[in-house]
Amino acid sequence: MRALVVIDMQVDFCPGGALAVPGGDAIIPAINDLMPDFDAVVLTQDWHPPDHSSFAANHPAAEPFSTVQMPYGPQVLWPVHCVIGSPGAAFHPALAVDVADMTIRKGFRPQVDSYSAFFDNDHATPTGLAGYLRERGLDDVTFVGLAHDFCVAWSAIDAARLGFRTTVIEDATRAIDLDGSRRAAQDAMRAAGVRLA
Ligand code: VGL
Ligand code: ZN
Repeated sequence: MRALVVIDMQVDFCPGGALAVPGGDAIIPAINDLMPDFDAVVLTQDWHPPDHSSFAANHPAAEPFSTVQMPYGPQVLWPVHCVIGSPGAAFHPALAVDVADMTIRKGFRPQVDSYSAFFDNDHATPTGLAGYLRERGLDDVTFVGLAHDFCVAWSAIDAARLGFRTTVIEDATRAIDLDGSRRAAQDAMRAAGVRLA
């Protein structure tokens, strides 16, 4: 049984948004077309409180896109984005959200970010997605959405490590590409056993 997991197709990650991924909205028609081919469709939604520790604005004198050490490891500091309940946190209006069976929200704990759809960035606190997929017999998971080199890559690597047959459809993702992060993410996904289609 096959699940399509659509990562963070939200207003703030599309052109004009607070943390826009170049061409982020261009993949929406392809994602909508893929949805009927799967046994289940899951959406993820980046969902941060205003005091979230991943926001540069909450670190005195820190610039957006710089990196700091958190108790759980290095963390890129982002512009304020996807604030709970804000227009930027909404799904892009062109996304076929009605087809989805499930929405997983992530990043709502102030002290830890959550790139992966499965775990917070401490790699320990689960979102519940693995249990949902297993309980429904969804052993084959395909990822699309934003951003290729952060939330899509971290989700796909965790899925492969958790034992799911894992595919990323690269044409239906777009990258932030910070300091070569796109290439590094591709290498890490391949090393983890993710199929790049
Ligand atoms: C993401 C940076 C911060 C993503 C989310 O969806 O890839 N990137 N929050
Ligand atoms: Zn975020």
